[in-house]
Amino acid sequence: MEAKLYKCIKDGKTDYTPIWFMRQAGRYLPEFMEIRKKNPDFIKLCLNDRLSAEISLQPIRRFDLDAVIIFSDILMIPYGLGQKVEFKKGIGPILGDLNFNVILNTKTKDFIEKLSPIYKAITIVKKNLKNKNLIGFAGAPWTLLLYMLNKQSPKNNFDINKIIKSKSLMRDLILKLEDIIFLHTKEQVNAGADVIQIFDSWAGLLPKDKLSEYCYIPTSKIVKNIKSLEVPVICFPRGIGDNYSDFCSAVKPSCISIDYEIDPKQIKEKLHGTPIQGGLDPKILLGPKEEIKKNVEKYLDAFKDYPYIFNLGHGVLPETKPETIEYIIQIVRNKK
Ligand code: 1CP
Repeated sequence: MEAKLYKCIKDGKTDYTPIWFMRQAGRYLPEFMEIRKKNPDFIKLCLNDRLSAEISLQPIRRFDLDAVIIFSDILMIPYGLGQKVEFKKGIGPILGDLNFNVILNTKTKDFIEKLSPIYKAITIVKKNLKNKNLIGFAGAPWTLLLYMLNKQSPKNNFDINKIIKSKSLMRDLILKLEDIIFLHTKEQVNAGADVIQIFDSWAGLLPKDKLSEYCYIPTSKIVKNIKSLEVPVICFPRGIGDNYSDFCSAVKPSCISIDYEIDPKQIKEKLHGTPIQGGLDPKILLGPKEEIKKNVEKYLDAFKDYPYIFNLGHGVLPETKPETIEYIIQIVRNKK
């Protein structure tokens, strides 16, 4: 039997609302925090197949979710390409200097070998799943390029003119990223992932006249390749506002994940049937129950007769209580 999230995307089903949460693995569950405390090196934790599989499975031990996302990070790609990546407490990711020769000359075989524990973790998770989808993921070229060049979160320090210095170098890096992102997602599919999500978390930092070159075109090539494996692709170009429909026309994702600035009723009219995921502001989950219910229902009502996967408009915040996740699942399961 095909799992229901996959069916919603593939067949455009509207009679059931699958549910999962971005960043459901890690971050807010006490059982994750316990593992994390004993494993201070985050990269090493992502490369521990047994523990990564365990963390991925933690949410479904507690909750009735339709999918598992593999515990990993989008920055495992720069790491696999030979750039130093560290996660500092209270600061976030810090990347080392970028050596273009090392990156552009990384061999496929070496990259796969370096990241092989991630694929192994997927095979372990897959063995433990029944009637649920297993989501593999990668960062989009633009978001990865941004971290690789900025060497830290663009949240703290970002100037697009410093990022886009040499056009020809950008082109080479983007082409390399297109290849390696596809390779990384293909390995995840071979290991057992049956849906792929592409996170373009910082697409919203691109000015409109650069969206096509840095976001739509590179992402569309990756999406086309993943679709050729018969695997649906969910895209999340966070923060692009009015450009969501242009994104869908150019990239043709199997499903589009919307952020919380998007009006659900309006977007539905513009997307002509492309399945939609997400939308709810993660900050709502920190507030009173009545507000949560009202807002969850806003999305359920807006997408009543439309293929829709319930999710948030960005990742679960670390302060979120596990009971709140349970409460939302109940509302979604009980909807008429
Ligand atoms: O210190 C810690 O405990 C590490 C916290 C943490 C965790 C649990 C990081 C560091 N990454 C992750 C896991 C992770 N990252 C997953 C696991 C599966 C899941 O639960 O969904 C996923 C899908 C990601 C993806 C990711 N990493 C994104 C895209 C999604 C998004 O939130 O926008 C991004 C931008 C990253 C980079 C990253 N990794 C970690 C942090 C703190 C960040 C963000 C840094 C920033 O704000 O710029």
